[in-house]
Amino acid sequence: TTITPCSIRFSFPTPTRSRIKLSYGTAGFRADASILQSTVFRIGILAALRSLKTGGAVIGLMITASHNKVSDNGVKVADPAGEMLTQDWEPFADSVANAPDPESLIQLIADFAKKEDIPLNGSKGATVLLGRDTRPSGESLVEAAKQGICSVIGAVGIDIGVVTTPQLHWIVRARNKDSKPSASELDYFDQVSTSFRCLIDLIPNKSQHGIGKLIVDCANGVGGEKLQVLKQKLNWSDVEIRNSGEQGVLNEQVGADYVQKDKVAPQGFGPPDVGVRCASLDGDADRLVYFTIIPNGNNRINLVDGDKILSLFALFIKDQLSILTDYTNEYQPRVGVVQTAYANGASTKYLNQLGLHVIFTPTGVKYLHEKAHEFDIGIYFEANGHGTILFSNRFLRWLEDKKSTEKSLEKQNAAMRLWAVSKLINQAVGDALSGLLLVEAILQHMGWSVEKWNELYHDLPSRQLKVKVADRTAVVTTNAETIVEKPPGIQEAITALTVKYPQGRCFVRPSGTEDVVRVYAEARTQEAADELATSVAKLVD
Ligand code: 16G
Ligand code: ZN
Repeated sequence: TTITPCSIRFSFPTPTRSRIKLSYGTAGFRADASILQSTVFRIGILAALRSLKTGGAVIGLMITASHNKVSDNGVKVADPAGEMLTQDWEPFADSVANAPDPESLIQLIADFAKKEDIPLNGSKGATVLLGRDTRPSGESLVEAAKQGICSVIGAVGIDIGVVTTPQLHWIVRARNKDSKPSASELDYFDQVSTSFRCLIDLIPNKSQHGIGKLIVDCANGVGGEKLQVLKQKLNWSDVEIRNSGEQGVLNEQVGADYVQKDKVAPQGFGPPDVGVRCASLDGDADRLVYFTIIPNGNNRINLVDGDKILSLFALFIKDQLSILTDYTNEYQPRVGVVQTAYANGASTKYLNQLGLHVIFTPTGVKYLHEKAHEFDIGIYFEANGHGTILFSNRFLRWLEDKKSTEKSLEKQNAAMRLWAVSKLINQAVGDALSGLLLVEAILQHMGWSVEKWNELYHDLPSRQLKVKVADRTAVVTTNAETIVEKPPGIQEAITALTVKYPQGRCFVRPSGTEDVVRVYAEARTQEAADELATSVAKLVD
């Protein structure tokens, strides 16, 4: 099982492996950028192998650490449909990243290639598309990835430069799935802006006055320059782009993660912005939250989180579907909503009241995305603002037919709207930019202010804490992370504390991205939520 020198060729010296053990985790490898050179080189090899395994499909490799601090970086791989790398390959990713020396790395690859029947004889080509966020370490990490890719004979790496994570996933998907082998960022901007305009054109009674200005905090990341492109393309004067990276530091007191977790306004926002609709992207623009600033509130905000974006989307989709179908239709599209345990209990109650089917999965996009695929229309969001809407092929075919054969103009329009949503919203991963445009289109359609939207339901007060532990893997959960299985006795203790509080709910889970155990609690009052979280934190400490 040795590899012939013509299939893998290292341009020695290969970057030396760092001593820190890395794990692919929920969002690829992430660490201080200075130790990632060898990891990224090796994941370059993995991506090339993945392309070979999938019959030469284009595979994506993104260099980003999302909302982490600027000195961190990371790498993750996108599969042919633009989705996260298949979970079957994660253990291989772990062993590749942690192989102690080039010889054992070669051996690992050889064994894996044999097991997976990957044609390593150089007869097939492999393509990997490389993208990166604005981190200064990105450029040299892309080079490392290219070297990894090139050491697999017949594999090419195509560098598409600085893009948002969702753009890379979108382009990968378009090149494979939509048979557009030359799909680029320009096509992304075209499709997103065309479908947004279509939704706006379909708004009834457009004489309605606008919904006012929007200010977007871009986390000093890649989202700023990309939103600028959309703003120009759409001739959209009502949007102001802030924190686009000219001055501030990436993710430092800015961005969707900061705003959502700390529930405060980002840097650069203040009293003059009271009453204005504000939004926040994260560092690689795959998360989106909205907020308004509380007058005299000491920087505190009314947060409009992923759950509420989900609720807005679900409501709109349901409305359009009910225009299109009734119970006499033989085909009833199945709509499913996917949340995690972090979803505010009030949102789940609201979605249930809308008559929607709500399902829970563990935290991590890969789980939600997979679940959403089981429906004709699968809507998923994490409270942190990552989510999208997936449409089945069957549904899209049905819609296409409706668009052209429906006699009633009202129904035709509803079909066109849903069609436009399917083109606007990213089918590969959650995408802050396309999500933002969909929110804006729906608010305009409804003629709603952000306050009106926020009134859909009232969040239950909640508290999140993290507890540093020696070994987070000691905590094992089940039931979409709502129940602790190990260590024994913990769950009983959590339940005993939780029942003391009206509308109390609490869970703990090991983080997938940090060495901590996370605690989430909600209850009828903020004091109760705080108290519950604090007392449960003591249990795991
Ligand atoms: C990653 C995940 C996100 C999840 C978060 C949880 C992706 C692309 N991102 O950012 O979905 O909410 O991790 O982090 O999968 P935690 O495990 O540290 O709480
Ligand atoms: Zn992100």
